[in-house]
Amino acid sequence: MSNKRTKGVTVVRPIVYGNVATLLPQKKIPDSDHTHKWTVSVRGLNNEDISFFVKKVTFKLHETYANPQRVIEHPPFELTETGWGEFELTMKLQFVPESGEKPVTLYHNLRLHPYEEDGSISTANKNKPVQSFQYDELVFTEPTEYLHSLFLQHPSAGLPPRSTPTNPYSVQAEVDEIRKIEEATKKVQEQLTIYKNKLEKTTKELDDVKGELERIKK
Ligand code: SLL
Repeated sequence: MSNKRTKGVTVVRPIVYGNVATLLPQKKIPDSDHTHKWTVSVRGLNNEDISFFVKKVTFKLHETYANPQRVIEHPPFELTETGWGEFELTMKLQFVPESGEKPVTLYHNLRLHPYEEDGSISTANKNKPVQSFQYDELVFTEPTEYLHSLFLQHPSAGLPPRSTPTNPYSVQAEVDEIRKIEEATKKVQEQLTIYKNKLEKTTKELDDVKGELERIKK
């Protein structure tokens, strides 16, 4: 098996990454201002194994943490910590060296608080665990023959047709999401047309008034 690239081949692998967080019982950690316990993770869709092509994941935390770079070399690629604040963390995925692939960096806003739709922190749900995950796809364009054969040996089930309580990502969810975006785009277009018409009407009225003024002046 060689490092030769497979011409015309693209491999797409689904991944899910994000965090869960729970409120710490008060005074759990003496002399500490930590309020939450959280776990950040990168996984395959439906927990599919990704360690046959992902060698390690480096989580980079906020600089208020001691040793903010945390390297996880074995699955599950996850990290548990406690803390008091939200921040953007990065996860650098490094692939098996024989793959010849460059590392990929993912960004995630660590979420500790349950938010209301308007962005305010929900007090009603403050004791419930908070989850913030996103679905993404790693795309390998013309992988090496080596990596390609690894993918062939580990086929991914891909997106299931429908969501389940443990997996919200499905073809149906994707279709629903696209429909929502299309509907929202249509609404914005309609609003735009209304405002454009209003603007035209007002501009015309203004011109009329200006004309009238000129006539009176003469
Ligand atoms: C904020 N911009 O001000 C953010 C920064 C940093 C959170 C949040 C550190 C814990 C420790 C920690 O929770 N940092 O000191 O060990 O909200």
